[in-house]
Amino acid sequence: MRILLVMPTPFETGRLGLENVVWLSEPVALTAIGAMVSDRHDVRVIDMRLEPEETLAKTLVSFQPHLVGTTSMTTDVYQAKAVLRMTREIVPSALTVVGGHAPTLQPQEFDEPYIDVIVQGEGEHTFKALVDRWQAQHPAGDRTFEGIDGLRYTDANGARVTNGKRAQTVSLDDLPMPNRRLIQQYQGRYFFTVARPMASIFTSRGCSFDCNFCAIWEFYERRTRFLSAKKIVDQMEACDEPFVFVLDDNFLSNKKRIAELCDEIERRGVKKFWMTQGRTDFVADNPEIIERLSKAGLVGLLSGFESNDDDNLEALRKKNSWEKNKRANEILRDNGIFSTGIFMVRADWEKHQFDALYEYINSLEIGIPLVTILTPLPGTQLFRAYQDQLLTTDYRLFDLLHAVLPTKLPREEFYKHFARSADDTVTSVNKAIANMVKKRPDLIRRIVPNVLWFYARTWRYQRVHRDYRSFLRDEEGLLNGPGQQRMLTWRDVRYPGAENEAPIDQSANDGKRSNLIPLRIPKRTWVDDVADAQARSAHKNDIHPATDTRHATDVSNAVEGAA
Ligand code: B12
Ligand code: SF4
Repeated sequence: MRILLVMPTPFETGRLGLENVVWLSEPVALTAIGAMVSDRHDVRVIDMRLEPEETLAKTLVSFQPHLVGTTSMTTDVYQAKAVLRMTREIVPSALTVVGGHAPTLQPQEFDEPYIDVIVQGEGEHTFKALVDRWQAQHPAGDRTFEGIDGLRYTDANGARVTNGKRAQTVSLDDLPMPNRRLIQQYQGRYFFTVARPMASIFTSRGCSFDCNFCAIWEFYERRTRFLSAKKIVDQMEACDEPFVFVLDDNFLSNKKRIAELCDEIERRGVKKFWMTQGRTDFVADNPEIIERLSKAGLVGLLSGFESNDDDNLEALRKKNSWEKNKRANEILRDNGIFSTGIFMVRADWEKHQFDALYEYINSLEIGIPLVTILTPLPGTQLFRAYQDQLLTTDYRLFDLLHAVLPTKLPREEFYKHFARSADDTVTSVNKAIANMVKKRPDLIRRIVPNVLWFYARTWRYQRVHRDYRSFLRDEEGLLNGPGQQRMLTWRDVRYPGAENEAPIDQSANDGKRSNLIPLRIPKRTWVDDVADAQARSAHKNDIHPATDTRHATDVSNAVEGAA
């Protein structure tokens, strides 16, 4: 069969977006599922972030696929749907399939007549089973897939049904490695800032923490699985690229595995500059491991610093402290590892809070400070708590760069303070670069030629990002969510931790007070309570396990703790 896998474009031209300025990663979801079937089928991948707009239509016409699959994060929902809608128009006989984080955590969003199958959770085995069945059924045009775990489809009566949950692959080593030959036409075009050409690999899945703004631990059901050191180094060796991004959400978690990996890299003499994501508390607590990783080629670490305030960190259930953030950054600097820190501002912030954050970033001397806005992403505990208060339900605005909850400052002013993050933290960046020049001359020599390329590619987007009007323009006409309809203001939103604050004087609320009851739930359990209450009142029959939070929370505690 002919199978076409499509990476959608995440946004319209000119819209703010991470891919334009910071990080364009290989479509690993597609090379991973493609690897399961590419030995027996004619599989093609097109990455629409790197193709002119007409490529999709042209490929559909010329390739005439039997199956078209696409992937989606929350921000990609509309573009992913557009891919499958176009498929239905041009090749009506093709089976249309979507998978990824958004379809797993918000499957109803994809219940469209032109979408045949929604794959939920880890995709490799589900996709293989689906392809096998479709091969047998497509001559008859039978698009029902009873008995294949991990998917949602439309049955013969036209009803959407969700099959059983697919068990996760026990050992990641048993999966074939993503088939990077499927994207060889794009080789050299993926990057992380000036690190280019950059390959992308994963070496683990899941995270054992449970931050309330993140759905990774729910997606992977609180389990973490690891690839063996041998398989990781096999992948690194197989990449021609000098830079490798290890996509794991929390790479720094298992000390034994890290030691084995460093041994293997040394034994096989692999020389790559690689970067990954990991928590600062691990760095702070394990300086000797970081030193070893640095010698094994680790040159960049992306960490969620989130806040300059311990109370905020606690409210996010980050289980970390600003002291550890600070210590971690010193250790990274000492070892010549470039630190990318993600920070979260809140919609109810005022000028002095932005000032304090930027000052904190400068004191840390972070290489790439990514300042984002705390956003309740679908699938997270925050979302379940705040979904009725959202100003917008347009998923393009859930990119952590737009305030989806009411701001305390007038929006224009809020975005002015937000957009000045790049200029106000330039001291931090410059000091971090100076440190790297001293500590890693080998790396600097390798990236200097890329600096010009990087500015040429991103200068117009850098300007967009630095201009507060871009944010206002993006959200124009899109603030029509439940919170906006009820004219909620920032006073109606109770952030976690707010129960300790002085009561709010509601009389000052311009007469716009809604009938929303603010959350008054003990800090320890507040999000679980909301999730549980919603799970009980939500549709009782059609909850997919991955979206049903009950398995992930201690229900009895939550109910007892409810206010
Ligand atoms: C690389 C990456 C990016 C890249 C590109 C994303 C991409 N799609 O390739 C960039 C840097 C652009 C990016 C941006 C963002 N990202 Co990001 N990103 C990742 C990261 C680290 C790796 C993605 C990846 O390749 N994973 C490896 C593959 C193998 O896993 P997978 O994608 O889940 O695919 C498996 C299944 O989902 C399924 N599957 C997936 N697609 C399909 C399709 C079909 C047809 C089938 C059958 C199965 C299937 O099968 C695959 C194999 O098991 C993930 C974290 C993670 N662990 O996945 C976050 C993640 C996807 N990002 C996330 C977020 C929040 C963002 C941002 C909104 C914010 C930010 N600051 O990072 C932005 C938004 C971008 C925008 N346009 O505005 C969230 C998504 C949450 C959500 N609800 O969608 C994640 C999960 C991180 C997290 N901790 O929560 N991201
Ligand atoms: S934010 Fe990081 S540490 Fe927290 S659950 Fe997500 S991946 Fe784990």
